[in-house]
Amino acid sequence: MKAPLFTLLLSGAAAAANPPAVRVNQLGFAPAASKVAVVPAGAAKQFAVIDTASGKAVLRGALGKPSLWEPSGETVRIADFSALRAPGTYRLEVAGLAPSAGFAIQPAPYRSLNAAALKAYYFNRSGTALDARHAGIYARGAGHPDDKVLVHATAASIGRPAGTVIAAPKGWYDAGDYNKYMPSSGIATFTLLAALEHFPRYFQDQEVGIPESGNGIPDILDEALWNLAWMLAMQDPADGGVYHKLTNLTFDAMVMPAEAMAAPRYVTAKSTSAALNFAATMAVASRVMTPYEHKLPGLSARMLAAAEAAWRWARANPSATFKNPDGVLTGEYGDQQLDDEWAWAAAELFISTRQDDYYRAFKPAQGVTSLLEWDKLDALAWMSLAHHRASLPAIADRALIAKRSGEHADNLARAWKASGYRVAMRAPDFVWGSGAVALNQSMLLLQAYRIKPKDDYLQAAQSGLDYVLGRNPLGYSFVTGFGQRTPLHPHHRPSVGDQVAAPIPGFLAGGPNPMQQDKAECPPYPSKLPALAYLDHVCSYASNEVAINWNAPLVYVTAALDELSRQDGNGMDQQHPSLAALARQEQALQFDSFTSATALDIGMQLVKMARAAGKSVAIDITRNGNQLFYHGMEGTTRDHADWIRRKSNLVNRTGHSSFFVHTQVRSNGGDHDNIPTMDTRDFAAHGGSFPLSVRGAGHVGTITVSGLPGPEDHQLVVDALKAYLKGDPTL
Ligand code: G3I
Ligand code: 9MR
Repeated sequence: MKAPLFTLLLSGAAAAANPPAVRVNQLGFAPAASKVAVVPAGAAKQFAVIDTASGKAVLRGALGKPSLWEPSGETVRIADFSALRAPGTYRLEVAGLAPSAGFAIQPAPYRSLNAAALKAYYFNRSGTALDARHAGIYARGAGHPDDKVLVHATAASIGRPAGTVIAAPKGWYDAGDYNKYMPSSGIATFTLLAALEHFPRYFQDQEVGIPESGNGIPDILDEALWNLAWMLAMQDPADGGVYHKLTNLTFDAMVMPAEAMAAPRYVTAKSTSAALNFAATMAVASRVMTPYEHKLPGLSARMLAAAEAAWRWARANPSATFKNPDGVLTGEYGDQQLDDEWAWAAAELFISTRQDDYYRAFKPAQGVTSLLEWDKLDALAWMSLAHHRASLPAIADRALIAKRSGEHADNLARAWKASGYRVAMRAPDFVWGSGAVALNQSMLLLQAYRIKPKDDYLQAAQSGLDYVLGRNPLGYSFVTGFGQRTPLHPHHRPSVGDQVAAPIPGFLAGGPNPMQQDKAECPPYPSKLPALAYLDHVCSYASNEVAINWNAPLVYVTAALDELSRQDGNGMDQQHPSLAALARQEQALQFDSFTSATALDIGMQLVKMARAAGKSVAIDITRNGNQLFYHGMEGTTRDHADWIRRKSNLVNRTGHSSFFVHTQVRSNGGDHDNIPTMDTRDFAAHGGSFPLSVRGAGHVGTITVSGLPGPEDHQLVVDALKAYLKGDPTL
């Protein structure tokens, strides 16, 4: 970006002085989403939504009661236009005020935003040139190959004394600066992997135009692998310890990467937080990689081994908290309180290794802190446990896991409901990187929604994204290039140093931060109020920088909202087929006869389908108490056999598929993990066991799969039976 300094100063000030009166998500909404705008409280009591194509009002409504929003000190009213569902482009009007930005109602409204938010990682790659084919006008030369990095005196070991040269190439630049830090790398990479793990379908065919696109691995995983390669190189193979950061001694000037390579680069001391971040992230990566084993043989196992080695190092070095050594002035990420890092790493290792000791180390009795930031990570542990709860070993307290994610979401939803802006953000949430706080809140709400589909959770999650995309007192969409009024001058060296006026798109700017830690280097902020303390100025690293750990929840939340708003509902962890549809499956998928050979055919059919999908499951087919088929695919354990036992017990007791019972209990508001009449030691109301019914003879046994989330286990059985019976294709 090239612009004289006075233009930058003016634009920052002018933009802050004139926020739009009607504040709304400037991109838009899915047809069924909740849709809210905020207007300053004044004389008007009505609003109208105008179809921009026809110029006609398509919806009129009453504004809500005036309400004070503490973070901005404004009194505002809500315009709720959720009733409008017809796809189109619109604006919102209130008498006496300028109209809102235009926005769209359409299915999957965040697809291109999601792709750009992911592509932002490519633009921040270290050690590679970005060619015009992939980077367009933002093509640039390579920077920081990091193939010759010095071991700093604080990182010296017997095998690697100070000054030893090691290679730690690839990885992403952390933010607006060119250093690479383990704490932010871990959480950023994790969040991308979690998006893929939770919403695989969304990313399956997504191509965002990176060099690896089309290689048979989803782009989001290819991008994560770019950073994982760097992370792996940051582990000392001699002891499993992980260097805290790879850095210059001081920050580079605001120039392009290729112009910033004179300064020597170091790896600094190993730290406990780096080891735990690394362990958690590698444990997740190892399981997300499993389906791509054939593409990158051995990588998944290597990652898990690396995760366990880092964990062992942390156990042996529990108090190696990080402080910037003398002479090192770059980002510190110096967390002193590591309970949450321990919990997160233990939980991820438990999920990936299925070893009970990790669950014990997780200390499930601990509660959840309210904020999710780079130094407060325990919410991630609960999030991952919740996603995997259906297939966790028996030691895991599934009811507690569901409860915790609900408690956290209830707090956020309460704040959301009480807020004048109808957002969960409260004054203390406006810290350095406040936009990411809002999106992390949405991510946790969405996870809770997948466990218990309460509308409030979904609406509050939508509101977090609305906040970031324009429903805020500054009227900014804080993502570069997306929305009517977006940051033009982020503290991002490539965006500053290139010859292009517009900043690189798809980056979330940090957002309002009343601490103003950069005020000595900036023109005055327009306000000290939490939600107004923002400067769209390159000087403002405390309110207008970008960062890899802030973009990640943007990727997660846009994918999740797009997926969860699909009409078929398949984005849900618990898919929501109606009970009627599930009953119809049971009617249609019956046999005229069922022999031992039939069991073998169906069992093999299931194996084939699981293999094709890159999934590892255990399969059981039992008729009249006689096990006719059992196969545990590579990676399954005795634990899967126990799930099969408990799920098929449920089918034999009720005569219905275990997913039917699961859905029935939940649709009555009950907890499927606590059915009063069923001992959870012997009965599991999770999808995956299907009644084996022979016409004329009735229910004679079960066909059961275990290894995936319940709805997917169930679907696999149904698909295999459909394929075998060639029955009603509409099932
Ligand atoms: O720990 C206190 C907490 O007790 C207190 O309640 C809270 C009040 O705001 O402040 C907390 O400390 C803050 C800390 O982050 C933890 O959130 C500090 O005030 C705040 O200055 C600190 O900011 C961090 C900043 O680096 C400076 O260290 C940001 O979170 C962090 O995102 C940012 O990261 C930088 C890297 O260092 C360098 N690369 C760019 C990156 C993004 O700006
Ligand atoms: O550019 C740096 C940014 O990435 C960091 O988040 C920030 C805080 O550590 O520091 C920025 O660098 C500034 C430095 O701290 C003070 N002098 C000016 C630097 C760049 O404007």
